[in-house]
Amino acid sequence: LSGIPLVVAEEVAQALAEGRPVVALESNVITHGLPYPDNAATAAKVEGAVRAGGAVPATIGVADGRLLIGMTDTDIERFATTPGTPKVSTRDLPVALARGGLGATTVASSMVAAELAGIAFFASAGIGGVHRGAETTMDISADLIQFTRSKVAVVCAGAKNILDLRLTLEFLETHGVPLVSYRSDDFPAFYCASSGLPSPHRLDDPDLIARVVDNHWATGNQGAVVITTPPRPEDAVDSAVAEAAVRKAVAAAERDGVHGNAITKHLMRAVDEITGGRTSQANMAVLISTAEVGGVLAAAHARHR
Ligand code: PSU
Ligand code: MN
Repeated sequence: LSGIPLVVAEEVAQALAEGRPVVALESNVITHGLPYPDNAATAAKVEGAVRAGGAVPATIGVADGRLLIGMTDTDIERFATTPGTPKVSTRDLPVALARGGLGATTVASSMVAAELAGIAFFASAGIGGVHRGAETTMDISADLIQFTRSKVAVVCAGAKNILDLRLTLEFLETHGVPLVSYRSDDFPAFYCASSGLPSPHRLDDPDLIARVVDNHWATGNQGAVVITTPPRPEDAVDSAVAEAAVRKAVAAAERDGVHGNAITKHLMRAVDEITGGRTSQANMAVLISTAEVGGVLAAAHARHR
């Protein structure tokens, strides 16, 4: 299949062989998104949510020179508890594989792995995007670039609200990445129901979304289709509250000179502290609800094929 050793979990391999739906999941959110034991508990619930939606979960990570396509509970525990596990985006992936040890895959590198394994769907809460101030820092997540390279449908609650969401949408449009919003008119903002920006396309029918995904690939594109689903009303954080916290966190990070690949985790922690833990609770809820929608849409796509 490829020169990279993939360790495909038995259940995932069977599902793929039989054309049943599989949803890939990232591991950076386990190592960098949440503290232990919330991270391990949430990872298990996210896998359960994919199953509830009708698909098989495949949590992705790097371990000992190989790409894990589907994790056991023991693997998840190892990722959740091993301190200093590096964040592995696309640029880091060949290094992490060569070095050995654990590597926590982001949206971008998890998509690389999913495509190698033949998995058509991926789900996470908030994708990376164009950072606030990118006009001077040039900090644009490799997640966006990967959307132009990997044939994977990405189900998410939009992009993280620490980002410049208007510029993120511009980037996706410029690069011809289809963006459709499932049962909502707006581009969501992670744990906020709306970014205040309209989505280019609303689709309410999973079968239509399945056709969109296949149409994009049938017309010769080698990239992703981004599908957004908003947080459930009971999990959503008020936009004004979240935005005030993000502005404070961004100003503090600028003062402290935080930049580069550490900024995402740094800002999310800061926003969580400012909101008294409200946003990490919301983050966990949105990871779970998005994964379930990912399962539903992957199942519709598998039926369509
Ligand atoms: N920190 C978190 N949650 C996350 C991420 C970091 O608390 O989900 C991750 C995701 O894996 C996402 C990545 O793909 O951050 C984007 O980072 P960057 O902007 O450096 O590309
Ligand atoms: Mn960056």
